Amino acid sequence: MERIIITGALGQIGTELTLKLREKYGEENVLPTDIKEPEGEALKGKPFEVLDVRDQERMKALVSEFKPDTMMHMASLLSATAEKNPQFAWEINMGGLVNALETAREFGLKFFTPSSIGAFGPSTPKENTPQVTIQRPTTMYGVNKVAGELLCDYYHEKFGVDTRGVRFPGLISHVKEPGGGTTDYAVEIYFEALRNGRYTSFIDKSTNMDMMYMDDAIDAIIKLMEADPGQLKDRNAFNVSAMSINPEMVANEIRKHIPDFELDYDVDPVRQGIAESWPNAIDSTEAKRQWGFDPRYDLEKMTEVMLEAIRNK
Ligand code: AKB
Repeated sequence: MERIIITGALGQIGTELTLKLREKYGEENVLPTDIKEPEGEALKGKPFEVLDVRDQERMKALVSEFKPDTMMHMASLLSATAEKNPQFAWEINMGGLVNALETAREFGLKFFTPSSIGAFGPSTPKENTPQVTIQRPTTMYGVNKVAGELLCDYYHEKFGVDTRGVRFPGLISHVKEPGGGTTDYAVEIYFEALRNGRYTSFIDKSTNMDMMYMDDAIDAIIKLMEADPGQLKDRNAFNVSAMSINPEMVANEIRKHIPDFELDYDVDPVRQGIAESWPNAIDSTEAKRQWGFDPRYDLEKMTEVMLEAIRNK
């Protein structure tokens, strides 16, 4: 992996992925794209292209000009947004993925796209969810993710495209806030703890979901993409998680730094329903074994870093 094009580069993962890849491979070797121009100074004067992932012709034209060896396809609507407009989610999540895979096939690109814990459903084992198990999600996002995993495997088997992916849990970051996800409470809670000393959670107190700090997520993408293909028995997609947590656990950790922090609840039935359909804790053993997934942040360390970074903003 030396020259990379990224779709959805202004999203929660794409933003930090772009920064990390530029640092590692050089600014001139990374082309971030998104549906709109970036705001703010950070990306000014650096390579960037506007790309709607539904436009296969423009995607191919950009690849033909930039000549990357790898595509990271991050553009996607998250679970709660997808549930509000399922037809549009299909168009973006599946239409965009088909265009990206076709582009990767035509230009011989290595290919990464994230799946999610959303690819699991109520009939999946809730604890220690294995890598290979029942996947019958009940959300449009989940349907998109399962179909996406299968499609990526298909492109590998049928056309030899080097597709790789992980099932991300909720990702926690202070650089860019997420939008439209079920796990977003775990980011908002840190910002609100510092802004107002209190937070109202839309997810109920004892609902456990898998989470991971963004640095670990970005490291995982790079490690997986750099892994020798001979090491990979699975491809699309690997379970990865660093912790299984609920709102009370996060609040208790925040109180070690902000003792008066208050947490109450106004549970959103849609997002709560999605959360309850997902596993409580997935098993990342195969990612550890096959390509050395090794997250460094647990809840304690992540809370320290999040509060410090948000305070410094
Ligand atoms: C969401 O909540 O939709 C995402 C995810 C777990 O895929 N953060």
